[in-house]
Amino acid sequence: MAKLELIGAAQSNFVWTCRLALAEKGVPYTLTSVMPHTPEVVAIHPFGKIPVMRLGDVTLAESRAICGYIDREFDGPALILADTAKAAEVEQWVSIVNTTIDPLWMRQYLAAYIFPGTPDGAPNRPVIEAALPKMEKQFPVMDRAVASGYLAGDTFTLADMYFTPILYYMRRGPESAAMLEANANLKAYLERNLARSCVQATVPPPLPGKAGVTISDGAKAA
Ligand SMILES: N[C@@H](CCC(=O)N[C@@H](CS)C(=O)NCC(=O)O)C(=O)O
Repeated sequence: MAKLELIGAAQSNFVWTCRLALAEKGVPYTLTSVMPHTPEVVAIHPFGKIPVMRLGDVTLAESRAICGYIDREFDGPALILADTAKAAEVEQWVSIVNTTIDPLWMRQYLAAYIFPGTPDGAPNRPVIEAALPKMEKQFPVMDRAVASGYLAGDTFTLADMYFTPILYYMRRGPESAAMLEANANLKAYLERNLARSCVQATVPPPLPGKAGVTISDGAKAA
């Protein structure tokens, strides 16, 4: 059987989610670490986003579709719980992370440090300041959501595979690192998940950071 190829830069939290799924299932794969909109990506994703994957004749875009394929196609622990209500709970948290958490915490807040778009490369303070009050409200909500140990059920599911990379990157921003410190369940959840072998095996190289940009390097300690 052909080997699965996952395509997309390892630093992408969505690529990391797919790698967690592959690692949990024990699926051998090669990672082609390329940026969005490169030819390998555009050939598969209609809007050039990463990750995409290829296995023989099967090509797929979108992390949720890729993870669903991995879960159904390969043996190993279920990424989505079998029980109907529990499966829906996993999907509920996947959706919340992808539609509420990622756009604000990653695309708006962290991107304003990493890809600030300012003339001198300094953090984009207006964008950061606009994100912070909303993040201050969301962190305690997510703190309560992981109080039992996992986002859904009592095992590490696809929902945790989406949330853990984002939480890991929150150690990079000074304000988000402080929010993480202030929310004990989230902090413990991240530490527990970072100790998992699938996470340790897939920690990506550091995100880019321009000289002079004030970003905590806590993530590098993981
Ligand atoms: N819904 C997509 C989101 C993927 C995504 O936004 N990937 C980012 C990198 S983390 C990307 O490709 N950005 C380039 C763009 O939006 O054009 C998925 O789950 O795969």
